[in-house]
Amino acid sequence: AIGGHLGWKPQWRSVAPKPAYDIVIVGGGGHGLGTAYYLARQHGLRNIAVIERGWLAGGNTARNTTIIRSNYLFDESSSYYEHSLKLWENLSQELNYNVMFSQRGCLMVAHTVHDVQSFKRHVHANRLNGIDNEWLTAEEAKEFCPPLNISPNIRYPVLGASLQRRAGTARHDAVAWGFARAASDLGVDIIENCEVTGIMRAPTGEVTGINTTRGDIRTGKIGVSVAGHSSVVLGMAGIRLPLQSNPLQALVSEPVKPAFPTIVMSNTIHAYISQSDKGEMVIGAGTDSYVSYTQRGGLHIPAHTLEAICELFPMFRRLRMLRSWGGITDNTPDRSPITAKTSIPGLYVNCGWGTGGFKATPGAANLFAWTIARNEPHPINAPFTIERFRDGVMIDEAAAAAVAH
Ligand code: FAD
Ligand code: PYC
Repeated sequence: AIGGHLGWKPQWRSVAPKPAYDIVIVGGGGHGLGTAYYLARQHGLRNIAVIERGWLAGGNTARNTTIIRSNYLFDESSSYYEHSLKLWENLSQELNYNVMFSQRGCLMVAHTVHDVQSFKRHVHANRLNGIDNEWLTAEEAKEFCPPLNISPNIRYPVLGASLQRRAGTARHDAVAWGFARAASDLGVDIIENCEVTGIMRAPTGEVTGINTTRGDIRTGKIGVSVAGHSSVVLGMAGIRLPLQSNPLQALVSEPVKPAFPTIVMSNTIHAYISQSDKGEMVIGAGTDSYVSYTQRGGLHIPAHTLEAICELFPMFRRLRMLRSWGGITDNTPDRSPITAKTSIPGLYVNCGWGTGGFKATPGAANLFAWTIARNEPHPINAPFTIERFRDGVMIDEAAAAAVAH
């Protein structure tokens, strides 16, 4: 079979780094690649490099459970995530690349009176902002997702659920590859196997370039989009970010025929599940509680999650798990991201997406590109600064993050 695949055209140009660029994006995940694409496509900038220390999109872009939704509580967040969701709705056409965006809906299951009150608050807030979200009784939730066990006799009975019908999943690799191909076609250099090891600055403070394992590169603008390693890279410029890096684990089952029509999330019992187009059940857990940069975690976390999944969906009890992995998430105290200028002229950061940034890939990339190109934030990302933690204007989305931290 491999012989038959010879002669395939590479989807992006593989280049050696040039000595200088107008803009360097650090991190070749979906966010970094998307940022380079929008800088070129919407802002007409061309002399751009994306620097990736490993292989393209081998970080959290490759490791996430691909849940996409915009049902966050506060106006600031829902407008950011909704901006992203609207971009997802046209992304395959925009990139001429099938990102397999499947709007199959997302049920967030309530098991306690507190869950019910909190989810209803989200439904009302979203609807006031023109974002679809609705409340379902337990029976209506079962009608929407027949495998759901709504017996009153289970440990955490289902009391109802919120449903965002426009939510869905996408093919993670395709998103990165689509952005990479489109950016490369617009002249962006994508440089893999090149680790950024330092940030160079002038005596007057502004950035002048980066040190990398493949030599120094001069530039006046650096956009950092490195997810779990944001503290490490910003630390190279002496900036301390309000972030903790924790592993988050996921796992997939053996593939089965289409059996599961939607996405179900339950924060109370620490589990979420959907079925991939390959047929695998894609399952995720809460974060491991210790800080770490190893892309794996403790076995007790997926074990606990699988107990919850088997109780909520008894038909999966005999399903065998195929593989599990972890990714490093960059968590802020208010579980909202930072997409902003830093205190250093020419240095910009997009981070703090923690357990929930895949859904934001096109939106964050689009707004980060705006921020870098114009040296000022777009009104949508203006509240998502580093200074909000100093000034006490947090955007507390711990409940909407819907993953136990
Ligand atoms: P990445 O894809 O991690 O890209 C950052 C890149 O920076 C990496 O490729 C890395 O190698 C590179 N890098 C780091 N340091 C350097 C350096 N010094 N020099 C050069 N390059 C460097 N979000 C959702 O919305 N829905 C979900 O269902 C969901 N599920 C998740 C499940 C798991 C198990 C995990 C781990 C995360 C999940 N997330 C989810 C979160 C989501 O994956 C991330 O927020 C998002 O993918 C981040 O994208 P990114 O492009 O910023 O990061
Ligand atoms: O942000 O929707 C989310 C999510 C689901 C699983 C991990 N993160």
